[in-house]
Amino acid sequence: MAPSAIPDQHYATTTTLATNGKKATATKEDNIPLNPLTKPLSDMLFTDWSTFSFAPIRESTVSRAMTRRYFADLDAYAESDIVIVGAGSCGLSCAYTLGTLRPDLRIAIVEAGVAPGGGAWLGGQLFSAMVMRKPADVFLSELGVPFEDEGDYVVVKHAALFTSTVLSKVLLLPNVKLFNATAVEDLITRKFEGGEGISDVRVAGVVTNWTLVSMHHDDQSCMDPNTINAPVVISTTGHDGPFGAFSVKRLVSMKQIEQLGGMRGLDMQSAEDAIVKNTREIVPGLIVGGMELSEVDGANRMGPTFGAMALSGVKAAEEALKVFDL
Ligand code: 48N
Repeated sequence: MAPSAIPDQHYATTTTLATNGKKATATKEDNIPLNPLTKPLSDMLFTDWSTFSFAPIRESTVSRAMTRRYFADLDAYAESDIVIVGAGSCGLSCAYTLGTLRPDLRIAIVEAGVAPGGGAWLGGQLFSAMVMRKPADVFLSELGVPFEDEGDYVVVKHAALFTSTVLSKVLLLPNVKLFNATAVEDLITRKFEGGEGISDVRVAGVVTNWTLVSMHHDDQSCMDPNTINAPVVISTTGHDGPFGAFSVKRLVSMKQIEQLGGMRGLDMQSAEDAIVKNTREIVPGLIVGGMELSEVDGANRMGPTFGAMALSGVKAAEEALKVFDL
């Protein structure tokens, strides 16, 4: 049965595709599926379905295949160079930038959700398309995410295309490890006299626990956490959600910053510039980016446009690299 023709309006007339960093304008015919199947998979895998069977396995083999790797990663990343807290659009953009620029650094990402990606699986109000204002299109081209060029902004046809692409590229990096379903429930600190203002500590890593455990400390006792030591922590935990703005709220409760400015009303024009420009080290050892920053700075929110998340992640990476380039 021939596949039904995809209606014309599903093809962007001029889709700017990234080809090794150079921009090329594609036409309708270029929107072909990647790696199209050339014949039924069954022809390639086995003779026919009636004689189909998998190779043999024992349950313990599967258990050991998972646990051996997970605990080897926990052992290796117990001492990381950088920990990124939160795998939303900002944290993932940061991880991609760091992991690509500095393959010598060991980077751990700790994400409370089972599914990384934060709020970037959809655009605004659960609509699919994702808007990014220029020059964030340069980051999309770097990732190879196709978009429609609309002049001052670009549109990715589905937000999940951006998030799944940056996530897959981060996961392919050999020096980056994602620990999802894992919450940062505190910060490791060291006495530090040189902090600005009231800060007298430097952040030296994170305290972690399974997220479901973190959410049930009130109904169970003695579920003590694990730790990851790192000289630099980048916190991109967003502005809402059960753990939102985690690190800056913890800095207030530790009396390392006076108070949170609280995210202000929506002002797209000013919000995105402020978030990117002000992505910075809040206390020694802790860099904050993305929408968590709006909570500490009292910056406006920008609503359904994501360029600032991507470029705040890039900036946070460059702030972190200042530490390692010393
Ligand atoms: O997507 P978010 O929430 O955060 P960002 O800053 O990457 O992106 C924000 C963006 O999605 C917006 O909010 C848009 C632009 N809207 C603006 C507006 O005006 O409304 O990702 C944060 C991630 C999530 O995946 C959380 O699960 C995770 O951080 N997280 C944590 N992970 C580990 N430990 C924690 N304590 C923690 N807290 C949050």
